[in-house]
Amino acid sequence: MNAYDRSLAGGPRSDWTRAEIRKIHDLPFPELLFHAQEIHRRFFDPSRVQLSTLLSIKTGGCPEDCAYCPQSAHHDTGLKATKLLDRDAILTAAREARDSGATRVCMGAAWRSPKDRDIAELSGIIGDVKGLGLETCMTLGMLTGRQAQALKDSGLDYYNHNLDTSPEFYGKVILTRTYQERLDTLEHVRDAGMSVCCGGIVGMGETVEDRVGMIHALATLPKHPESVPINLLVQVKGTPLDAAARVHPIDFVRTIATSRVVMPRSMVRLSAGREDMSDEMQALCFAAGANSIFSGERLLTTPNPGDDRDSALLARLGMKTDGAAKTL
Ligand code: SAM
Ligand code: DTB
Ligand code: SF4
Repeated sequence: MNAYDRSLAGGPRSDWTRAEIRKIHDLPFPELLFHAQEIHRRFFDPSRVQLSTLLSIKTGGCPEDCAYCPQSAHHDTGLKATKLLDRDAILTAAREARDSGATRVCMGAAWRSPKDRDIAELSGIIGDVKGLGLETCMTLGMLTGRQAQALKDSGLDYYNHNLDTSPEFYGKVILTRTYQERLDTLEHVRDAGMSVCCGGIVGMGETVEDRVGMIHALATLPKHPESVPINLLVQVKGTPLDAAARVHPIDFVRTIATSRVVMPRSMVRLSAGREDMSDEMQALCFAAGANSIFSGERLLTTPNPGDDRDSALLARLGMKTDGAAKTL
């Protein structure tokens, strides 16, 4: 039985080897796309895409040194740091996202980790946003087991915490937080019973083997993340990765397709970087098994295509959103 058949036969596998994943990644492109499409159809409606909207609830001034990130206080990107937004401002933005078709709001904070009093404040906010009929996701940095449990008890559905790249390349990108610390937070989120959103970034100067290593790290977590965001680096002036070598679009699509094949039941989110992608590239990503995007004009701090361009693209492709309120 080949690696791909084993993936389907026994349900999602967590014992992938890097060599198996590399082999899938390097298949002739039409073969790779075929496998990805076959698997995608087995578990999802390939004409549907889920929309999440990002909301930066605490922007900039972050003590971490992530080389890609405009919000790190280590880089001079000209971004103005803010305090945690108040409850009303968050609720208003969440309502707008819902009315534009989003089914989930992902609230991001530029923290290394939240303080316990932040968690108390956020508990009420989670209840408010859920009250709008939205799923909730937060990305706040590292969590202790108790903090993860408190967020779960407040009703938080998803927690986003990325591995970002392969264990080998990681040290070239971030020095203030270890890979193991990321794995520990992911374990706390799982143990608390929340759904996990975990992925990474392509386009930071990593090798193909690093991309395979990242997918391997994700696919060998004790349980596959329910949601796997694949970001194309948004190059921001003032960050050390401002001029990183650009990734060929086909190579990016390979990362999406490989993720789809090895994590068949996960939502694969075409995340940051869509602003710079052609319609054709995004269409290939959907054909390769991506089934979720961030909607709206802004990611956390950088531009995103916005509803007009997205609705035109999805209409051209004959694809539908799962938006409860309105179809984009
Ligand atoms: N501060 C929290 C943390 O890092 O754990 C949460 C927010 S952080 C902005 C969430 C993720 O956004 C990062 O892990 C990274 O994958 C992604 N990201 C940040 N800057 C990016 C960029 N310039 N291009 C693409 N993805 C980026
Ligand atoms: C993820 O993987 N991508 C999103 C979300 N999780 C939090 C963030 C992308 C941020 C892109 C840079 C910015 O807008 O600041
Ligand atoms: Fe801070 Fe998160 Fe940006 Fe890293 S990615 S600098 S932790 S906001």
